[in-house]
Amino acid sequence: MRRRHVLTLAAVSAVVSGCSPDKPGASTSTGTPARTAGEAPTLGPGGLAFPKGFAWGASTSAYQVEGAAAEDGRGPSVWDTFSHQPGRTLGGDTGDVAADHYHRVYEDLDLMKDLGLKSYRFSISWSRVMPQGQGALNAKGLDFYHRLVDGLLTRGITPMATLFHWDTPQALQDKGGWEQRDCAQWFADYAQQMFYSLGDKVTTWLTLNEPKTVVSLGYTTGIHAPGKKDRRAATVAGHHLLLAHGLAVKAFRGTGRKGTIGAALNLSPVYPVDGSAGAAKQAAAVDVEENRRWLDPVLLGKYPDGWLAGQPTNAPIRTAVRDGDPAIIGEKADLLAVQYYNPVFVTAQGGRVTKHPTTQATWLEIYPDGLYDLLTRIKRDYGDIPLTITENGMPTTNDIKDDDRIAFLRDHFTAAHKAIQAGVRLQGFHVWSLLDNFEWAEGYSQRWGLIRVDPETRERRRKASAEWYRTVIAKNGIDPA
Ligand code: IFM
Repeated sequence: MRRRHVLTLAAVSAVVSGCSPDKPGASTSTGTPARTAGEAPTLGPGGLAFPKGFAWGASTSAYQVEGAAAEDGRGPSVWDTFSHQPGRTLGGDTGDVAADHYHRVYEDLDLMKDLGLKSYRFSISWSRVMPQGQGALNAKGLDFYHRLVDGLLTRGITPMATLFHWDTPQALQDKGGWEQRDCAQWFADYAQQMFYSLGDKVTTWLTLNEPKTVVSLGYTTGIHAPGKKDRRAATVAGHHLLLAHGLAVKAFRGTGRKGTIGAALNLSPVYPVDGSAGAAKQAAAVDVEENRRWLDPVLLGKYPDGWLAGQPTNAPIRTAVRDGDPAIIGEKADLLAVQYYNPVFVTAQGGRVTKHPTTQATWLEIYPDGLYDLLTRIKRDYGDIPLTITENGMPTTNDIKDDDRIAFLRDHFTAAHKAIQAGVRLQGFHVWSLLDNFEWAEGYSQRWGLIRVDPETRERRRKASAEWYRTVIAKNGIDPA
């Protein structure tokens, strides 16, 4: 049974409306009790202190928040195409407007500053900066990211840019997308342009977000863009995504830009549901698909033993993986971005069962200990690479008074703290998500934000979790519940 937390919500969420000019210090009203400058709040007895400089952050992605889908020369992505097809998303929702972040960027920057964020992880819309996916850059699109990054730096927030969060330019999808080997090079060329364009200000780069999700939902079940249901194509697309990661890391080194780069992988600790040998064997097989198939190439430069040989004899993946590819994928990264939501429990028959409470997103089984297990396992099996958590959070139907999200975050921060105590080099924790946003096939029905975004007016309003998170950041730690 999960521990329930009693919460004292001191601050009442404030409504924040309108755009503020980008003047440092022109923050919107907060409702925060004033503190004397320089006075650091302290943790109470039994509190958990995080290391100095710990990068408390929040995450978003371009298609989920930006909107302005057809403005300033942006080209369409597969998600524009897909979400406009009848029946693809709940209620026919699209990202046309999303959280309108494109137009409200300064308001959002002020909200981030007010939270005290140390780091903000966003993604660049490939087709906004390069409408055809290749060739000419769109200056107006690029300007948006300059405004965003400048606004972050002005506010003392470190930008962390993801180069691909699922929004493949439609022009490239028309040429075969990730099923084409060329797509890996197209991505690396785009990445190189971003390193040259923004790399004097952005020093932390993430190549791909959750390639596993692209493969499983975009190419296997087809419930995400581009909506394919083809296992053979899915495996090939997965390889080309990984190749794209490796080529982008190489391109980064080639530019001579200073900074760090790595991939953002969604990983799930896998457990046998009981002590039987059958369950242990099945769990090991599931672990390969959930974790090792992504971690081994990126961190060890090889697919797990037997993974390729275990593919059907005539499967196209067998020829898609060429000599030298694993070494390219394994190009030394500087960090690994970990996205943790749920564990997987496996039966002796290879089935999956849920053992803990879930959330509105029924796949999200709440198991904070899984985060500890995952982080310590990465250190044990892959070495001491710096880690940062780039996604963790939950949706809830509780609107402003989202006490369940606070309990969720508290438990996961506690697990992260335990991992740090165990020697894991965890450098930051980015909550998913800063804003309520477009949750892909679920449209706007699931609200994952610390900040409420009104579905009609897009007015922002801080939730209780935002107020709570601000205190965590200010104290660089968590007080006991
Ligand atoms: O909203 C998504 C995000 O785009 C990728 N990781 C999981 C989140 C919640 O489903």
